[in-house]
Amino acid sequence: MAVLWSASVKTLARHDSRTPDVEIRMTTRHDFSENLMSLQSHILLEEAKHPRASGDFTWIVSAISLAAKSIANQVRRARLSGSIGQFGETNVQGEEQQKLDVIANEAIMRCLGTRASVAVLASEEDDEPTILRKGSEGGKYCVLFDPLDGSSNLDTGVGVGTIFSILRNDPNIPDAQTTVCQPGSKQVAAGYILYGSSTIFVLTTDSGVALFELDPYIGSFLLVKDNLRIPTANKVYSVNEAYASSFPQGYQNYLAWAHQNGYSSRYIGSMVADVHRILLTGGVFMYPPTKKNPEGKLRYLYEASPMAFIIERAGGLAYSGAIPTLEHLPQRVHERVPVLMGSRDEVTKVREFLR
Ligand code: AHM
Ligand code: MG
Repeated sequence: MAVLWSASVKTLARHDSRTPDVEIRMTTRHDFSENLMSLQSHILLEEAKHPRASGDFTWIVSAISLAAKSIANQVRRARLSGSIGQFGETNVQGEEQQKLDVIANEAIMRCLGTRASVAVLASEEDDEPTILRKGSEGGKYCVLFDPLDGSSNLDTGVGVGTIFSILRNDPNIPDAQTTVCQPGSKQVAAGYILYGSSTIFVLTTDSGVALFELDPYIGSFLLVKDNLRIPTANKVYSVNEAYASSFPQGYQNYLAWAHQNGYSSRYIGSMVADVHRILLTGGVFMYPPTKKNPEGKLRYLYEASPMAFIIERAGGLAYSGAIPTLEHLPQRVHERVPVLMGSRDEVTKVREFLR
């Protein structure tokens, strides 16, 4: 139902030395076409479309949003609270952990750990997935996440993010590694939170992609855009071009072609921030194989797969090598894949050079 806020007319007295007591009449009129909608209400409405839904999924997303608010708060105050810098340990993938990687991981673990329907949690920061409860004990879902993607950028204050993927737990598979190794097409939901100039929550379920922004004054994520669609084309590519000489020849040829054809380049080095811009304004994001990372750098289960799910649900395309990212069947929790995703026409163009 549309809400029309009545016109409010204020009369203010402005004191000015040259023209004392000038009266300014300010008229503000807000014509909202929709009520304010919180993330919580949005999910509850979605759930109501499924008469047999138990509410478990709503609890999980609300736990993620609670963790996101806590992480957003820590990221904003990181320098003041002394949490910038390395933690002093490396994760299972040999990467230096930042203090905030550990804090963010802890926040998500603590928020999701108490949710009765979560069977398995798998994080970029943990060697192995954590089994919380079996299928027979009510464990219906696996939640996979990168708690703080792009964290090596934290000391410069650029946008970083949390990425998550929700999969069904197969109660017949006792081992957690195998349970979570599902192709992206099986995701129940996926999303990311961007801690940038504002805190943005992008969620995709079976009914499209929705974008929420955190209103820090009321502590709620509010719906900004429902059914988000990625533009079909935009002459922008996002890639770490410094590695171009070690990309497979097809990518090098594409970049040479793009240079000649009016393309612009944007690269932050935080996947969430880079893909978010592509989602809103169009273009193509790539992390190709390199000599250093022949399989690509980005991890399938909690980076490539959820981001591909969002991009595809918004009408874009995502490939890992020759196959759609969502069709890839991972063999290991921390498996890496090449990433190519974005606007339909731009991804198609890159693929012409890769054949
Ligand atoms: P992280 O999860 O350890 O932060 O690494 C992933 C990040 C992505 O956000 C980003 O796309 C990529 O690493 C940047 O890598 P590079 O610095 O090689 O361009
Ligand atoms: Mg990451």
